[in-house]
This record gives sequence, C-alpha cells and structure tokens, in this order.
Amino acid sequence: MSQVVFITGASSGFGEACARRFAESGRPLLLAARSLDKLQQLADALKGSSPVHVAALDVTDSDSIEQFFSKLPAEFSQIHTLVNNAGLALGMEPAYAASLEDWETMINTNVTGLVRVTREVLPGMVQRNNGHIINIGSTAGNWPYPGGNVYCATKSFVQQFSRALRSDLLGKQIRVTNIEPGMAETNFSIVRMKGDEAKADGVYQGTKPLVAEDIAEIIHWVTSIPSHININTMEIMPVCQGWGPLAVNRDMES
Ligand code: NDP
Ligand code: 8X3
Repeated sequence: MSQVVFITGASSGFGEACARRFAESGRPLLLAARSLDKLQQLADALKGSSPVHVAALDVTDSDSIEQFFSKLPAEFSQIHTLVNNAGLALGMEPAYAASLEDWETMINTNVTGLVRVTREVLPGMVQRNNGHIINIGSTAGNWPYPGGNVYCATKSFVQQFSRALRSDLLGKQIRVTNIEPGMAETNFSIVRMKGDEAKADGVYQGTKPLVAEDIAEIIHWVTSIPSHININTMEIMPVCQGWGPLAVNRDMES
C-alpha cells in the first residue's frame, strides 16, 4: 500500500482534521492517540474514503511505542508521511510557580515523544528513499509570552530538530516541514486549563481564531506540491493575532 499517512494525536483538533483532509485524497491512514474510542469513531466516519488503521499510542510511554509499531499490519507499515502532531500545553503559571509535573509531561510528550516516534519511522523512509515528516511546532517556539516557559521551549526544540533533520537528510528524497500555528481553537486550551471551559473560552473571546481545518489544509498542501520543493517552516496566525511591543517594567523607581 503506498503513501501511508501516519498521524499522531489524531483523536482531536489538528490531527483529526488532517485525517479527514487526507481521506479526501484517498490516502491510507494510520491514526494514533491514547483515546482509542475517538479514533474508532473517526475511522467509522472515514470508511469508504480511505483505508484506515487505528491503534492506541501514548507517545510518552516507550512500551506503548514499541507495541504500536510491532503490531502494525503489513499494509500500513511503510509510512510515507509522518504528522508528528501529538502534543499539549499544561498551565499558564510563571516559571517560579509552575508544576514540575506539568513541565515533565510537556517535555515527555512534545519533545521525547516526538523524537522517539521519528526515530522509529525514519529508517524505513531512508531505506525507501521516500517520505515527508511534518512536525507541529508553534508560534510559541518563536515568540515567548508570560506563562509559556516550558511549552515555548518544547516548540523551539521542534523547530531546531526539524532543521537538523533536514541537514542529516540532505541527499535523500525525504522532506521535513515545521508547521507553526498561532492561536487555534481546538481542545488545546481546555487541556491547558485542565478542563476549565470558561477559562479556555476566554482565550478566544472576541477573536476569530484559526480552526483545525485551516491547519489541515496547509499541511495537506505542503505534502501535495512537487516533490523537489521543501517547505522548511511555515508560521501561521489568524489575522486577529500579532506581536506586542517589548515589555518594559516601569516600576523601577520604588
Ligand atoms: P488537541 O488537544 O485538540 O489535540 C491534541 C492531540 O494530541 C489529541 O489527539 C491527543 O489525543 C493527542 N495527545 C496528547 N498527548 C498524547 C500522548 N501522550 N500520546 C499520544 N497522543 C497524545 O490540540 P491541538 O489539535 O490544538 O494540538 C495538536 C498539536 O498542535 C500540539 O502539538 C499542539 O502543541 C500544537 N499547537 C496547537 C495550537 C493551538 O492553538 N491549538 C497552536 C500551535 C500548535 P489523546 O488525548 O487521545 O491521546
Ligand atoms: C499554541 C499557541 O500561543 O497558545 O501553540 O502558545 S499558543
């Protein structure tokens, strides 16, 4: 089976929207996340458009990763496109008050998990001399903000890892793209605010944020352009989002 698209974190948000967008092109889909029930519902919805295989995967758990890859059906084992999307932010506290456990979860998911999955998939791509890795970074990897601390740092890692992968892969027909969305309304803020829907809604109040389908369309596009073109990085914001001036503490005289 050709051109298999493997999406991590496919049970929600960008990952789910990517699955739906790639299904429109009939691409075989390998969909993973911790919530197997949601993946199964998605697979049912996509039936008739694309061949789909779903399986539980916790990218923070090396045993789960090993099990996932050891049980892949042969027809889904040759991954052409990897969308390294599974990720999360937890909390908005300043660094001196943040939960160390939240920090470790973000690092284990957004950094270690992404690296481990990549390391599993990459040798096959190199052997076939064919493939595309799409990493989901963030504007947070480029632009710090109060309370972003470790989340921002994990996404800076994703940016530099993506570039370094390209360096290692020079001479191979394997593309690497870092997609860097800004504010997008998915389950992201509900997870970050630990289920407090009012706080999560507040993030988007009075704005017109990106939606998951916007990012899925762009990811689909970067994979669809002629194969000699590599989009290295793409930063995407809603029109309602921009930069502030550098912050200045004006409380220095007291
Ligand atoms: P969602 O919360 O809607 O989706 C996150 C997905 O990641 C879910 O499918 C979740 O599935 C999965 N996931 C989380 N932890 C794990 C894990 N340990 N193992 C496997 N899967 C996991 O948020 P988004 O769609 O917004 O987020 C997707 C990516 O986009 C993340 O990397 C995020 O950092 C990034 N991003 C989001 C932005 C935004 O504003 N929304 C902007 C820029 C980047 P499950 O819980 O079932 O495991
Ligand atoms: C998500 C965008 O601004 O909430 O990566 O960090 S932001």
